[in-house]
Amino acid sequence: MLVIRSAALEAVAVKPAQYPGEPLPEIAFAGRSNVGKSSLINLLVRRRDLARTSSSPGKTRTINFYRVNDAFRIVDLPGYGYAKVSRADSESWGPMIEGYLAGRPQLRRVVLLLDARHAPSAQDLQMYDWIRHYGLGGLIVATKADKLSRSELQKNLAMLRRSLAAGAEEKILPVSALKKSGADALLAEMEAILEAGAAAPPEAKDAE
Ligand SMILES: Nc1nc2c(ncn2[C@@H]2O[C@H](COP(=O)(O)OP(=O)(O)O)[C@@H](O)[C@H]2O)c(=O)[nH]1
Ligand SMILES: [Mg+2]
Repeated sequence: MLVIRSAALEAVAVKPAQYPGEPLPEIAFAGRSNVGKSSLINLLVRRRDLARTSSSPGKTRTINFYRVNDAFRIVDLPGYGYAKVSRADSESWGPMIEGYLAGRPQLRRVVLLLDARHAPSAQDLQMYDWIRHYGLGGLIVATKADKLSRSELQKNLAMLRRSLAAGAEEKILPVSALKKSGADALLAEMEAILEAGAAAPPEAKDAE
C-alpha cells in the first residue's frame, strides 16, 4: 500500500525550463476546470490545502509539481474548458500541456478526471485522445461520486466507458473528495504504475 509520508509543492511552471530537474517519476492529473482536481490531490496526500481548491474556477494556468515521499511527483496540469479566461491564457494552454506531455520522459501516466455526473465534453474527449497518443492513457477518475446514487453511479461509469471507447484494461475509478472515498483504490493504481516504471522503463512514447 502506497503510504504518503510527505508532500510539498516543488515547482510551479509555465515552461520546461521551470520543471524540476531531478528525474523522479511523475503521475499527472488532467481535467476540466472545477472537476475536483485540487480536492482529489489533497485527498490523496491527506492534506487539506496542499493544492488550492477554489469555487472560482479557471485560475490555475500553471503546471504544479508536488514532490511526494522524495520518490515521485504528482503533477497538477492546468484545467481547461472554463469560458472566462483571457484569450492569451487559453491560447497558451495547448502548447503548455503538449510541451509537458511530449517532453517529459519520466512521465508515467496522465490520470484524466471526469465529473461522474456528466458525459465527457468535446475537450475531455480531445484530452483523452492526446493522452492516448502519448501512450499515457488507461486510468480515468470519475469525480464527485457522492452526487449520485449507487445505481446512477454504476450507470454513469458505463456511460463514461462507452463515451471514451475505453477497453476492459482501462480503469475508471469513482472518487469523492467530499466523502473521502476512492482514494485507496487510486493510490493502489498509482503504486502499480510507479512499480511497473521502475521495472522496465517505457519505450519512446510517441513512436508511430
Ligand atoms: N460534492 C463534491 N464536491 C466536490 C468534490 N470535489 C470537489 N468538489 C467541489 O468542486 C469545486 C471545484 O473543486 P476543485 O478541487 O477546486 O476543482 P479543480 O478546479 O478541478 O481543481 C469546489 O467547490 C469543491 O468543493 C467532491 O468529491 N464532491
Ligand atoms: Mg485546481
